[in-house]
Amino acid sequence: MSFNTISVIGLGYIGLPTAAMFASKQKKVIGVDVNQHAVDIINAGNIHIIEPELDAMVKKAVDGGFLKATISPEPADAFLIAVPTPFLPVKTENSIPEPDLSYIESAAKSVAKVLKKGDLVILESTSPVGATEQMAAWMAEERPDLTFPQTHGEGSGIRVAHCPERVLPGHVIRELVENDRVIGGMTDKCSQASIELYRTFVQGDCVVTNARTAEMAKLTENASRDVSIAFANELSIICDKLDIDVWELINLANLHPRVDILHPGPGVGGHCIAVDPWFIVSKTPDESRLIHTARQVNNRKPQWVIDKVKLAVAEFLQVNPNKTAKDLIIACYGLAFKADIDDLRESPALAISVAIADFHSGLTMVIEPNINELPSSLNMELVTFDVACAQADIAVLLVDHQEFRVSGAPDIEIIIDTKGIWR
Ligand code: SAJ
Repeated sequence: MSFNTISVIGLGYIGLPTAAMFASKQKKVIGVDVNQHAVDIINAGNIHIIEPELDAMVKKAVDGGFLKATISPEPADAFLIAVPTPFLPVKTENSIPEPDLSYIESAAKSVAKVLKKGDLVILESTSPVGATEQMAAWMAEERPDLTFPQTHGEGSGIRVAHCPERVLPGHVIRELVENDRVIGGMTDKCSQASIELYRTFVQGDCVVTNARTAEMAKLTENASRDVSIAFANELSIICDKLDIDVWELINLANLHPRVDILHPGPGVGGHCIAVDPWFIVSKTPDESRLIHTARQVNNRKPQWVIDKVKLAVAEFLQVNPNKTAKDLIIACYGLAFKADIDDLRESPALAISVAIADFHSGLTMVIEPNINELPSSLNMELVTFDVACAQADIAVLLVDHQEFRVSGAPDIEIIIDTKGIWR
């Protein structure tokens, strides 16, 4: 089986690098996205997202005629679907979020229109268990003239698989090539076809399983990390109460050859670890008690940090009775969702800074070395490290950026260090 033309549906953080990777191997790639603006940017040889090395790759691919973007699918030999799988809005704060598969549904139905016998369709989006079968059912509904694995098994004309992406933002280009790949075909032939496709650029192992296990494998990886971080975050709250330095404690416990505790922080952010466990919890709420609790522990950590800052303000005013809250400057160090990136989406550091600026009547400064300006909606002042150190009364360390590690703790009386780098 040969894949001469490959189509990638959804040109975001995963789809665009994947499309560029196939194009770099001289495959003809058709990228599809509903966002006309993104399509225009890509066709001009530029990119609309931030990822190291991707800009040069896309430029080369477009200039060489290997990659083009469009808003509706065209015939191809393989289709990779990398569209968002968000959650529906929750009814109350305590309700379990339910996944919204509408992007997969519309991608599947639009791809179905151009399918021909022998084509391969791979779902790459992180999805709840059963989504690949559902996607195949949507395509079959649209194309009764074709045969699909759920009804025709190995004899089906269309091959369908789930091969989840597992790359780390900021290292996508390297990890796409080097990471092992989970290949979850709906039949063995579907898996074999998928391996052949990924072998175009994947150097890691391609490990075969079925679609449901592949879906669960991806969710398990991120839920496992979430549970481990929740353990560290819970420890940090316990230690604070017991007057124990949690960082020293974790270092000591990790000396044990079979203990490896992760790092506490201000909460868990990003679009994966803080999200994917809900796919498991929403499907099996009664069975997912630990995973659910871990989500709650991590979700509540930002509020715990905000309460700490409120307490620090009250203490400061008690010690300095001649001052009011209006005179007091709070500096928040870091806004990104993790160290050494500029991504503010789903960032606990951002949520905490916004909450501080909301309750605090004085000035709230933020220091974020990876961005040049703040989103206009934020009622805060972006300042340099030196300005904050010279003027602030309370320092709140929220992200362990390299710059903050190197600079060391500022000479400020009250420091709330959520990452333990200024102890
Ligand atoms: N965090 C902690 N303590 C830690 C480690 C992380 O508080 O010890 C926090 C970070 O500060 C951040 C959040 O967790 O707010 C998530 O960061 P991360 O580096 O753990 O993960 P992501 O979201 O950038 O990428 C993850 C990766 N998954 C795993 O490591 C299992 C990546 O390989 C996946 O491809 C990605 O999710 C994804 O797309 O699902």
